[in-house]
Amino acid sequence: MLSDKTGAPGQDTSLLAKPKPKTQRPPMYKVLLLNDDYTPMEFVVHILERFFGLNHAQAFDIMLTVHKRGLAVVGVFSFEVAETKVAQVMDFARRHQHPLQCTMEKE
Ligand code: TYC
Repeated sequence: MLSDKTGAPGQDTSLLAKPKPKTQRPPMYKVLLLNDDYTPMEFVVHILERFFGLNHAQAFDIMLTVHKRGLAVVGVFSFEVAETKVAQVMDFARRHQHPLQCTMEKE
């Protein structure tokens, strides 16, 4: 094709490579729970059930992983959801006077 229907010169783009439409997925964020020596195990299990929708066995498993390895990924979320979970955990721990730390990190 040498020209388009408008007949306008220099407007024929039919042979040009189409730029790939890059659909950017939003970045996701890992929510991490950190170990400490003072927060009771049952309190951590409760937090994992309450704020992350885990069943008791899953929550206990993750709590033990944090206890043994120092930290664990609790879940991966959009920025806003991750931010909310971190704030909920930190607020709940602070209100119960436990030093539990929860952070987020870009995946
Ligand atoms: N290490 C704590 C204890 O022995 C338990 C614990 C687990 C604390 C996970 C924090 O994120 C944590 N009581």
